[in-house]
Amino acid sequence: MMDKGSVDYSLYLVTDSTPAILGDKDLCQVVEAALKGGVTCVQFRDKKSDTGDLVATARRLHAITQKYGVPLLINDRVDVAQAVGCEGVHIGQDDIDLATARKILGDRAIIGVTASNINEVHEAATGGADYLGIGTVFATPTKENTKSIIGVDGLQQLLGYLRTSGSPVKTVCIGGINATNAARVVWQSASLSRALDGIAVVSAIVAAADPEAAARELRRLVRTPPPFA
Ligand code: TZP
Ligand code: MG
Repeated sequence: MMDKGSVDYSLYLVTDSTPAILGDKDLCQVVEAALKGGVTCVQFRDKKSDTGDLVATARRLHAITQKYGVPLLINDRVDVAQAVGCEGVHIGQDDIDLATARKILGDRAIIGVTASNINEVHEAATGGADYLGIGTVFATPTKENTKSIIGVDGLQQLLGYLRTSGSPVKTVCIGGINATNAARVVWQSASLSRALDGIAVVSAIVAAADPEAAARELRRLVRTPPPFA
């Protein structure tokens, strides 16, 4: 088991297996390419497959992420994470509750929670989440029906709340983050409210013609301070 205290959230890949995003590429090949490019954390997100297929694909992905020393988290499904023995889960507001997930998976598991408003941030941060996925920052075709587009201002507000409350919870932002806005979002947060620990992306890597190059560029952008810093 990986020590979750040392996890790097700076470039967090969320997978998508739908043809609109993955195209005709192979998911495992995309994930391995992204890891070569510098992805530091992987979430397997697949809303369509049945449990058997989810476990089979997650096992293949885990064999790959382990080679790179990067955690694999499963979207929504504590049972799949348990079956695979991977590093943890990511849960939304409509999924299993945080306390129950923690009870099942134990303290060494990584549990991330989606949060879009102060109440959700507060509950997850005080309830023992390891990190928050804050968003949806920008409207995105990847996830339709997102209940809340919070924008950069909303993101800053939630990060500001965490700074004031002194919470140690890690944070990544999600929703429409790509190579044209990543640096601005990351460095604005660092100067205005509280530094993000990373960015989470789906299409910016999974839909890219060259996922390795896309990951490498995003990694460079989140690491390089702007000229005014
Ligand atoms: N949660 C909030 S937005 C989103 C998820 C899973 C999808 C983000 O996809 P993209 O392609 O990075 O905008
Ligand atoms: Mg969910």
